[in-house]
Amino acid sequence: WQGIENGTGNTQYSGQVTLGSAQSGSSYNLTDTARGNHKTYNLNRATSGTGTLFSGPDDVWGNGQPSNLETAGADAHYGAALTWDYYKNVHGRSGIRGDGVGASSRVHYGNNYVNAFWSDSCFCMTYGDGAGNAKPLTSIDVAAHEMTHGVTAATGNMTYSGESGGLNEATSDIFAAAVEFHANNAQDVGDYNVGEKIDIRGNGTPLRYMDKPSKDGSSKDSWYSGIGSIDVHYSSGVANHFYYMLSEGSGAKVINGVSYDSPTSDGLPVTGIGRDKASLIWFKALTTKFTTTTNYAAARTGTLAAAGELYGTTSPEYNAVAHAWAAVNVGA
Ligand code: ASN
Ligand code: ZN
Repeated sequence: WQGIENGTGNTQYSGQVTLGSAQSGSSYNLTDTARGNHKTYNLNRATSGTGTLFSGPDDVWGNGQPSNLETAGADAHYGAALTWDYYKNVHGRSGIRGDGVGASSRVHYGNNYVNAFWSDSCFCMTYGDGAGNAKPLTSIDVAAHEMTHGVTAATGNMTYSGESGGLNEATSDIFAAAVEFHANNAQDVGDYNVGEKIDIRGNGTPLRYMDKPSKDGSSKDSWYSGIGSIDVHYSSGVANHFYYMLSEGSGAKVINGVSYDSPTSDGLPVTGIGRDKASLIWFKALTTKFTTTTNYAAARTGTLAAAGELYGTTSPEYNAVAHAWAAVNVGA
């Protein structure tokens, strides 16, 4: 007999949270029966296989400290639940493939592994524990980023190289921000930075910035011919910047205590339409316009078409999409 349980997670990044769990006999396990039976496994430093499903005699997971092996499991399980809820509640999508089937998470991958990744072959996300200052990669935005790679693979499936690769990466950063804002967790407030909880560089800075991607020293704020030959985590900057600009507009701004200042490539101001509308436009473009070969010019066309269908081609939203692309040097 397996019953639906609501466990308690003591996470590292999000405080005490409710986790979907299941009971089997006298033991509980991290199977989220309300979200497609998403399961979270402990790899215990292995780099292959499934590991062991987190299970135990009580329904309390982790203690907020990374030294407790359940803590990373609690964070990963929570991030997957928030991402599931975001796609379901905001976009009406049930699971990564839209078929109601949950994925799985694996934590404690390898030794000193400072990354996380999605894999279509296991339909799973995998998280390293970090090394040095870099903390476990199990924050909400990283979970949403990786899970969104699964959504992209099931929809637009933009090829992971060249400009399409940048758009694939940006899609993960865009919905990472959207999930983090939507979650509204008191200890991990929404922001337009990526990986700010991890301290991946060891100097307290985020991995990426969406208001001005070049702040990381490598990402690009605006399109130029040849951007398709740089790493997809840097060419993504153009679309991340577009999404920030479309949501918030140009100029200085403070949101949830974080300061932003977004430059425009054409010098013309942009009025934002808000994150919710920007996310609906990007999701519609991803799921109905983007393909394996979508480049920046096609992303412009696709998002304009999506905005036209959602709001009309004479709407402020449609015009804002055009202005935001112009601000990142993706023109007609
Ligand atoms: N964390 C990285 C990403 O999701 C892993 C990779 O480069 N594939 O983009
Ligand atoms: Zn990625």
